Amino acid sequence: MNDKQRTKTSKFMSLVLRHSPQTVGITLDAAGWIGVDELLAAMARHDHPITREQLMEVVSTNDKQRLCLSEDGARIRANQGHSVEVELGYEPATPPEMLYHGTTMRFVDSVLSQGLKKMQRHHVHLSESIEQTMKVGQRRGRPVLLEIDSGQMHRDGLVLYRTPNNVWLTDHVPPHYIHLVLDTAGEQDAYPR
Ligand code: HQG
Repeated sequence: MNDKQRTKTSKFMSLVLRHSPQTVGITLDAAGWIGVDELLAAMARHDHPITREQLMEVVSTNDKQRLCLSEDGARIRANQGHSVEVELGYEPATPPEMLYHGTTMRFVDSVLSQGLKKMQRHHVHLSESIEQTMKVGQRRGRPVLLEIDSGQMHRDGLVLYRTPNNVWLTDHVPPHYIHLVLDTAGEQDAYPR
């Protein structure tokens, strides 16, 4: 597969495994898993035929490691980002002192008054990487970086989970753990309004 085909297939698989398994007529189990054979057959039936090798290639080359195979390689699921009902079964984990969330200016007032909410997803997504965070914020316009006092959240008894691809998940971040970072080292100058 070339880069374009790989990206297209990866997006389609993420769509199926996170949001709409019905697109190819499958049902995920309670933890979001589906058999690889079953997925391949369903994709073939719905005009997206790929080989097992191509599926493996998409899983291993995905820039954010969105997809994951079971230990025996027989099943596949998305690591996070679902809108369909799933129980991913991650264990609560101890976060670093600081995590980041990327959003955009028009959401900031609401975020600082209501906290970070999970919106259409199952969790609020936080990151250890400022670079990744800026990319997330940039999807919606000029990105804004929020620093999250994740260490204090943890000490206060709020639960955070870490996915295998290093995304931190939580139910809600109350406003007093959120700090707006303005013009960090001029980085935001790179993103015109
Ligand atoms: C915002 C993609 C107003 C929140 C990305 C965000 C990420 C509020 C949007 C991953 C709010 C929800 C997750 C409040 C939160 N008032 N706006 N109280 N609370 N928001 O897409 O974090 O490519 O559900 O700031 O790269 O943007 O899919 O979450 O802007 O890693 O793997 O509401 O999804 O990864 O948007 O993105 P999303 P997100 P994938």
